[in-house]
Amino acid sequence: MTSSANVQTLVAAEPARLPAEDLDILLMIRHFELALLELFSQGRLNGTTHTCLGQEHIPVALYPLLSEGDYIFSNHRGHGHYLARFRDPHGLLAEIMGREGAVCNGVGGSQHIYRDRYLSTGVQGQSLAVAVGVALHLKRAEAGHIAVVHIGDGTWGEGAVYEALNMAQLWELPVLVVVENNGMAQSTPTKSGMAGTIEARAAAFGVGYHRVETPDVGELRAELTAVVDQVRTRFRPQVVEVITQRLGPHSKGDDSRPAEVVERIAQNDWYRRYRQAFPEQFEVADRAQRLTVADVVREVSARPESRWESR
Ligand SMILES: Cc1ncc(C[n+]2csc(CCOP(=O)(O)OP(=O)(O)O)c2C)c(N)n1
Repeated sequence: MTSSANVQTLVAAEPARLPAEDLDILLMIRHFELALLELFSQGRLNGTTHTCLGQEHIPVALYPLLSEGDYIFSNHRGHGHYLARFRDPHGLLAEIMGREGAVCNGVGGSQHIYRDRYLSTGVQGQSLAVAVGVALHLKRAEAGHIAVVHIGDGTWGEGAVYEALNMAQLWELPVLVVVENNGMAQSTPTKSGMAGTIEARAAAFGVGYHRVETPDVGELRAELTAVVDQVRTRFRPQVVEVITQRLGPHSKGDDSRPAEVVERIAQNDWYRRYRQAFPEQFEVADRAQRLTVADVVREVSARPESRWESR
């Protein structure tokens, strides 16, 4: 069991009212992730999954700043990234369940998705190296487009991250690294596994660094706007460390954190706080997204298995 002193928890400010579009996608992601955990507990899903419960606001804040020509490199905790980019819960659930209509014919599953300029990988650190290669192409042939990479704090334990940052800075490539620092790497608190800081690591390569500590979509988007612009127009790679919290287990039932820590995180969760702050707007939107996701689960579960036809 992890000691509670080692696990980061956040104290959030009062939430600000969100436009319907942002609230809807936040809630879609939340209900999608809860539905997955429920499906697992009923034995209706195989393999594994990592939900982004508690971290939904990050892609919701960032993606309106991106264009279709920008690449997104997601990681093992990527359902929110996919849903915020494509608003396609049917395709994603079909992929995870191996049903017809799956984004990658059901061979990628929860962690390995490829669609247009969106790729996810379960291999920690892999995506940053690939993103640097893609960003080199973008700079040479499609200037004005960027490569965004989502990694966790624990992924700074991978050497490929450092090799990639080195080249990104040396070649002045349009790479934005979004570090979703939830204070945990599987069952190890970051404080027990990382010497020094992410800021100092970025500085070692001369890469720009920003730290943001807000669960508020509008505030986070405002902070990210100038950073994205720097990457896009000035070819300056940037690291943004978003301090966040993982509400759920690492995967399904594997939570090593003390119950009081998880409870503290739940008390601070945006979902609970938003419900309290804006009950009328929340209840209508929440019910709509809950029903939408329930329909998706019903509809996709009834589909035949996806067939992989090699070409
Ligand atoms: C190269 C590699 N090593 C180990 C793993 C197993 N693994 C999956 S997630 C994870 C922890 C990741 O922590 P972090 O980067 O902080 O992301 P988080 O899970 O907190 O979102 C580990 C060790 C992996 N997927 N890839």
